[in-house]
Amino acid sequence: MKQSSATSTAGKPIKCRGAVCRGPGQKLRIEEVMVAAPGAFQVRLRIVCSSLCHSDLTFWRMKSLPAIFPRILGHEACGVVESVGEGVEEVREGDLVIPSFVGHCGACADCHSDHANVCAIGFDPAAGGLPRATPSPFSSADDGAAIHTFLGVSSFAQYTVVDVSQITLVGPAIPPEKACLLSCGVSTGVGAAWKVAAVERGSSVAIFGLGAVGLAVVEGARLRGASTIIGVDLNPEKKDIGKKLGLTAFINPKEIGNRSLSEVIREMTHGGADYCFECIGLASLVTEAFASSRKGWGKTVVLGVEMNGEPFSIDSAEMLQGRTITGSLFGGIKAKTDIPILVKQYLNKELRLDEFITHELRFQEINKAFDLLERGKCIRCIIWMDR
Ligand code: CXF
Repeated sequence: MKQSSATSTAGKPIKCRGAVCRGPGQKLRIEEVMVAAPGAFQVRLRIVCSSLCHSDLTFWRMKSLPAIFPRILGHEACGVVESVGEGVEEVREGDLVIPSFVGHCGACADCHSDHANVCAIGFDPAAGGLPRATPSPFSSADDGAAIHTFLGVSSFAQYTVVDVSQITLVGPAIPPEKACLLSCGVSTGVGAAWKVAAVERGSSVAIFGLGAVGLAVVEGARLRGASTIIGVDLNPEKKDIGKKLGLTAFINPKEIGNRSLSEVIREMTHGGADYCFECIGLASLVTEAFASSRKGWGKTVVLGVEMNGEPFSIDSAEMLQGRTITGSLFGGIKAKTDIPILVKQYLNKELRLDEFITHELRFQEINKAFDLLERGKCIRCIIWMDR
């Protein structure tokens, strides 16, 4: 059924500013772009704010497939529905929503299963358009040339078009910059502790890498009642923020001499941590995390995308002792049902989000955010699209 739209822009292309990445590692250029009207099952959003996540950096630097250029990056954001396409019933103009790179169509086998969260439509990092085989809604206002999308979201533009399966209603009570964090990084970390590991009260947890995802695992482990939460990071500045969120111990691998991390963690936890989380994306660290887990029931969750495409190796003798290893995308979060729970926890002052925001910038300063994140100087930098 066709929906009638109240906005004057509904049904027409919108000209706005977008930060276009024209080649690997090149500074983003703020350009005038055209954003097509939403098609069937699509929603056009006015992005209120966006933040920068490590995967944006990874795809920004990437020289070969799944990299494609020109592209509008960005996938952690909060926006207001500007208009909706045919068949969209679940949100309407004016709703405060967040996009997510993992969708939730509610109809496929994965959405029906309690064991999976990666919906069958969508999620292809190499796709330059939208799921349901729709081409990119972006084109250059200059010459009409197509500009590719990123993870079906592309939030580094004032307007974007997203499949409705990748939209979650969050508003209006939560401030947009806080909701924005739930769109990727914080949900991934909290979800890993909650949905993937199901960390238990009184358990011990070791987290390798204290970027936003690792720190969100700290927050998730604290919420689940873990009593020992050990954080590992080469950057000493991560200690204070980690402790604020609930770390009970911090290890800087540069300060343990020639002992291995697993040796130190096994000693600290009297045999190994109940739950280990790899949040960097380094094969050697996955092996160390696994070796740090307790025999009998230790579980290792891999959250990082291996930065050099290396496979990791696991000692079968350690595995036969009952240790398990698993991976997860988006922390096992099913966006439409789990994110509203996280929003409620934030509003009830249980889940903390404010601590993750270390910087705020205007849209035209977006390249500064890349620089800050690359240098490990920020946890999350909020980019306000209309400032
Ligand atoms: C990533 C995971 C792997 C592909 C792209 C997105 N997660 C979040 O940023």
